[in-house]
Amino acid sequence: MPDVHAVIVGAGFAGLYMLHRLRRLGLSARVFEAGNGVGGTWYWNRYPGARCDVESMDYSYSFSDELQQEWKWSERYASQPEILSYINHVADRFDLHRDIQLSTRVTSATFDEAGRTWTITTDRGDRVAARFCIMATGCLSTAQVPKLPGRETFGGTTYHTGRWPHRGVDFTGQRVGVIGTGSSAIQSIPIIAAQAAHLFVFQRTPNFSVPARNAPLDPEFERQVKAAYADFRRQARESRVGFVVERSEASALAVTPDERRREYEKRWSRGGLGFTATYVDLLTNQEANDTAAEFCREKIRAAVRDPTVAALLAPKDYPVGTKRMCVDTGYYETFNRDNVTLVDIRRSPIEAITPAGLRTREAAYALDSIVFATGFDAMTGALLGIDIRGRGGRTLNDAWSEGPQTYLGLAVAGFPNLFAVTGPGSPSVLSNMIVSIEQHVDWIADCLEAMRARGHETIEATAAAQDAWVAHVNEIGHATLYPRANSWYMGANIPGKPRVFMPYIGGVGAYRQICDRVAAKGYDGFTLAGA
Ligand code: NA7
Repeated sequence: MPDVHAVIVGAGFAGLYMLHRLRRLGLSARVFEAGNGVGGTWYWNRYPGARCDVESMDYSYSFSDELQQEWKWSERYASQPEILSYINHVADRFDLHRDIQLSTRVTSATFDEAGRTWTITTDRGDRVAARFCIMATGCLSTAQVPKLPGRETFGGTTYHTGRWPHRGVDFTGQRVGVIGTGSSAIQSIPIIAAQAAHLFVFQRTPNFSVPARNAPLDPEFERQVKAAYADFRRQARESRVGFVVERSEASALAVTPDERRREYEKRWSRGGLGFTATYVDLLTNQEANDTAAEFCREKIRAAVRDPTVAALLAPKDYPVGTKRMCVDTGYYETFNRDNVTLVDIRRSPIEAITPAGLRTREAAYALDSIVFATGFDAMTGALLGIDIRGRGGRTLNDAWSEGPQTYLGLAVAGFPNLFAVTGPGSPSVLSNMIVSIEQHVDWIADCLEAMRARGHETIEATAAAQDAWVAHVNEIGHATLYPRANSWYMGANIPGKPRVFMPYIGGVGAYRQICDRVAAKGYDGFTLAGA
C-alpha cells in the first residue's frame, strides 16, 4: 500500500496549488521542496531588480475569489519580494505548510509495476511510496553555470542570478562582471551599474527588450479588474498567452510604413510584452518580423550615445520575439554611464576565469565579483536531474535522449501515474505561467478524481497518442520563426542538448480545449487500468 496518494515535487506556484486541490479532494499528499522556503522561482531568483514581466493583476492565482479580492499589488509589475510574500501568504492562508518538507531534494522516483506505486527518495534519506508522482519542478529552475576553465581559482565572489544570496549583495566600490544579457541580466544591470565602481557586461548575444513602464498600480484599473475579476480571468484563459493583449489580425505588410511606425510607437510607449502582438504575422513571416526588429534597433540607437556600443547591443541574427523578449527599466541607457563597459564575447570569447578576474581572447579584466546571468537548463533540466524510472526500469533520460517526448506536456508513455505540471509540449513558458499552472493542476486533480470514481489505479499515455502530440507540437512550432533562434526554447543554450522546440505554441485557449476534450472522451490517448 502506498504511504500517500501523491508525492508532489516542488513548492512553487504549481506545487502549492496541486497540494491545495488534492486536499480538497480528500487525497493525501506530501510535498518535497529543495529550497528552505516555498515559492520556487521566486524563492531562488533574488537578484537586484528581479520582477515579473507579466502584470501583477494577471500574475496571481484565480482559484479563490476571496484571495484575489483581498490581495493588493502595489505596482503594475510585481517585484520578487512582493511575489514571494504573496506566495507565503497563500501557503499560510490555506494551511499548506504542514504537508511540505523543505530543504529536501528529490533524488529518485521509481515505478513499481507490480504494486503500481512510485517510490520517491530524497537527499535527506526519505523513502515514500505514492500512487502518483506529480512533478511541479518548474521550467526554469536548474541554474546553468558555464564550465569555464579556472572558475575555482577566482579570488573574488561569484553569483548566479537564480541562486542569489538571501542577505543581498552590496557591490559598492567593486569592479563587477556580469556574464549574459538575458532577462535576468537586463533587469539587474541598471541596478548593479548604479552601485558598482565599474561594471563590465560580457555579451554573447544581444537581446531585444521593450520598456516595462512600471509604475504604482493604478487604483482605478485595480478597481475595474476586481469588479469583474471572473470575466478578466476567463478572457486570460481563452487567450493565446494567458493574459489579454491587444492583438491585431492584420499583417505588418498590409499597412503603410507610417501606419506601422505609429502602431509600434503606441505599443512601445505602453510598454510590456504586448509588442510582438502588434501584427498577426510577426512571428511567422520574416519580412513582417524585420519591420518590428528594425523599429527596436532604431530605439536602441536612439537610447545609446556611442554608435559602436549601440550597434553591438542591437540584435541582428535572429527574428525579434524568437528568443524570450525582455522587459526592462533603463537597460539600454545604462550603457551611457561612464562606469559601464560592454564587452563583445561573441568576437572575443571568454577563455578563462583567473584569480584576478577573467580573460577573453583579447584582454584581461580585473574583477571583484562575477555575476553569472547565464540562465537555466530550461524545461527539462529539473526533470532529468531526478533519476526517474518508469516501466521496465527505463529512465526518463533514456526516453528523452533525442529531446522531450510527452503527451500534452502532462504525461509520458512508459511512466504511468507520473504527471508534469507545465511540462515540455505544453504552452508553459510561452504563457502566463500561473494560468498554465492552474489549468494543468485542475486537469490532473479532475483526472485523479475521475479515476477514483471509476476504480482506476493507473493512467498511462499511449505511445501512439504521444507520438502524434510530439509531431503536432513540432509541426506548429516549425510553422513559426522560433526555430531560427538559438534560444533556450530550443535547448540551444546547453551544450549537447537536443535541438527541439519544446513548448506548445498553439495558444493556451486552444490547448485547454484539447485537454478538456481528452478528458471528456474518457481520457483519450491514455490507458486506464483498475486494481
Ligand atoms: P537566459 O535568457 O537564458 O539568458 C542567459 C544569458 O547568458 C544569455 O545572454 C546567454 O547568451 C548567456 N550565456 C549563457 N551561457 C553562456 C556562456 N557559456 N558564455 C557566455 N554567455 C552565456 O536566462 P535569464 O536568467 O536571463 O532568463 C531566463 C528566463 O527567466 C527569461 O527568459 C524569463 O522567462 C524569465 P546566449 O543568448 O545563449 O548567446
